[in-house]
Amino acid sequence: MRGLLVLILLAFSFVVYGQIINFPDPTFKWALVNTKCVDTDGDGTSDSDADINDDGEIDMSEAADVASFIFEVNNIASLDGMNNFLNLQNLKLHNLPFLKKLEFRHLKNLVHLTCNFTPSLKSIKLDSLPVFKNLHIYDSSLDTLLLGKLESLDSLFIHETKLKTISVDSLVLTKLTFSDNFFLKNIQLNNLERLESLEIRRNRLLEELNYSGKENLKS
Ligand SMILES: [Ca+2]
Ligand SMILES: [Ca+2]
Repeated sequence: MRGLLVLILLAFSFVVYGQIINFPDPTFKWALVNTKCVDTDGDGTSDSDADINDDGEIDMSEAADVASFIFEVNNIASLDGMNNFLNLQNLKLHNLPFLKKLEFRHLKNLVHLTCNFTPSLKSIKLDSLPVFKNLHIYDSSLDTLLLGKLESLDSLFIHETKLKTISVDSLVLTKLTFSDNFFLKNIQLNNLERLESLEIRRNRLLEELNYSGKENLKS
């Protein structure tokens, strides 16, 4: 009986690993299959596509091989399907004018997310990312930022968004920057016992800032 169970489990894991991932946005899939978007040696430049066996599809085993993605100057509108890249550590998005939202959860290895020049990006929702440390947003239309269970969040950089309120509640955060968010009226920073650096600049409409945490910050 136990042998049969092992066989069934082995067969199931083979099926899971051979499974082809569905990407609703054909531009995203095209980028994964045909463009250099994977940084295989971690030097900050992309050097390979994600379709290792060149069958025009991305399966779960190919997804498991990716640690770093860089997407630059691309018409991708949706990154739906990204939650299948379970070993992804770094994701850098640069100049994606049509990207509208990001929703990542249960990416247990994701550490860094950078979004530079994503002018249509309105919503970012991050939840249950146990080792996620660093969120960097520069120039977007962001008006919704939901930070769920991010127990390791260390650094937040938010520049030129349309956020009206920001609420951050994290015991481990050490660095926070909010600059040039021209719609920002309200900032709530709670339980920031380890915060070392807080930079709040040129948020012209800012009316309310509540902070609880360590005194004598660098700024
Ligand atoms: Ca590289
Ligand atoms: Ca493939």
